[in-house]
Amino acid sequence: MEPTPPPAHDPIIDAADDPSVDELRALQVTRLQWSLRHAFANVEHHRDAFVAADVHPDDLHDLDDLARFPFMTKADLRDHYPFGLFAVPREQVARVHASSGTTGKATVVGYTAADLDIWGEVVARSLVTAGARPGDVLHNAYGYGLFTGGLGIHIGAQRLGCTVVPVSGGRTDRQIDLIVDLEPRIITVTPSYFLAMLDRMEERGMDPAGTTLEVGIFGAEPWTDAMRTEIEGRAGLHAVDIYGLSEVIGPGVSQESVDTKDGLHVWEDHFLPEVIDPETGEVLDDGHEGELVFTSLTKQALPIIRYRTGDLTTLRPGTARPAFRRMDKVVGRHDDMMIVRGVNVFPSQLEEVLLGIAGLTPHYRCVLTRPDRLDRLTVEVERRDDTTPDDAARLADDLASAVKQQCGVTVDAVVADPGTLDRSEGKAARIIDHR
Ligand code: DLL
Repeated sequence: MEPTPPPAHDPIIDAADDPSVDELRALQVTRLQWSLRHAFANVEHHRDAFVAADVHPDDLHDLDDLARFPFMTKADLRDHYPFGLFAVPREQVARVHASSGTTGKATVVGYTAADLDIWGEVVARSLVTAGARPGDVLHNAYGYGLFTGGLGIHIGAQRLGCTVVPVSGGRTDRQIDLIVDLEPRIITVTPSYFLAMLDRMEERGMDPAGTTLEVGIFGAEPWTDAMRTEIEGRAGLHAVDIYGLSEVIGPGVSQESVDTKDGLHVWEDHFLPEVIDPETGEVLDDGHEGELVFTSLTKQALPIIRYRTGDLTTLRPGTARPAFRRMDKVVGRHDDMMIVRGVNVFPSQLEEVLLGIAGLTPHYRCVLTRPDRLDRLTVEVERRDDTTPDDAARLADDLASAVKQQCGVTVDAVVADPGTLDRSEGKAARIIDHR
């Protein structure tokens, strides 16, 4: 038996359309019941997993009951590659995307026409929250293709009524020429690639703060408040965070408001968040840091039930869009936690520290080695143009002692000449593991 499609809904784009918290909770229960039934009726994996956990969709009466249902992980997607978790006949799948992932085989995700419509809605809502308006020129430098960044932003920007410039990633000089010529107000790009654009503008003798850009919507990788200060200072724009993942939909799962810049509002009318203890799986109360887990509430093609993202964050009450809870900026992925002689550290913590040292650029990478069976972390950074090679040793000392003091971990610091570390054109690879 195929469950009925989710009921038609009024789209929510502007804050004026937002429900009250009570309305939202009621909507979430109805949609969650639908989504669990949909997954159970149409995906063998979910049916088997529910039976094994001794739960049935009819057992869900309120949101707390979700804790009885089993988790899903990336491994489930890999094991059912490519279409094994789809809940609709393949003919109803209008689009697929794929993520190569840093480890292992690709995973494929899919969308019905109705799913694409909702994706456009949540991305349009994100763009508005970020400060975009209908009629804006939007320069979209997220990669187009199997990655969800380019086409995901595109569909939402079109829905909002922006003039989209679909540049995709790469060819930095052309990016800059287009920014100069087409005068965009908004740019969407990974923060690491935007830094590479800023460097190139400066090399060409331009002042990056002199462009028409007013808002940068940065995501697809972790970045810190210290990086926000660096980018806003150099580029003279508002830098806000956008989050998402292909398994849930792509960009547009949560968005930071340009007015408050205080974490990302989760669009929980479509994606129900939980934060769990990554070791025990226990659901944590809001305000506690743990692993973010999502359940889709309206997705047809690829329903996800309690999907473990691996991303670490904290849920908090809404502010700019009060009905929707916020998540803190993602600290990092659980897999990106480096354990150096017993001390846990994320690249984002090192980023905070190195951006506090005048004389260093924001480009960095973390290299892990294991000489003499002891883990060693080398932080590779770059000195700024206004320093000399003689400053390198002092800067390395400053960085190593600041990291020791602020993160409690002993690192080697290597300070390279300006412009010598690889620049990313998409997601930056922060960790190089040679162990
Ligand atoms: O990166 C979707 C996206 C595109 C988001 C453009 C924002 C902008 P995936 O390639 O599936 O999808 O990678 C998802 O990237 O689980 C996080 O680990 C990380 N990630 C995404 N956005 C952020 C962010 C897209 N704002 C994975 N902060 C996620 C930190 C992020 N990490």
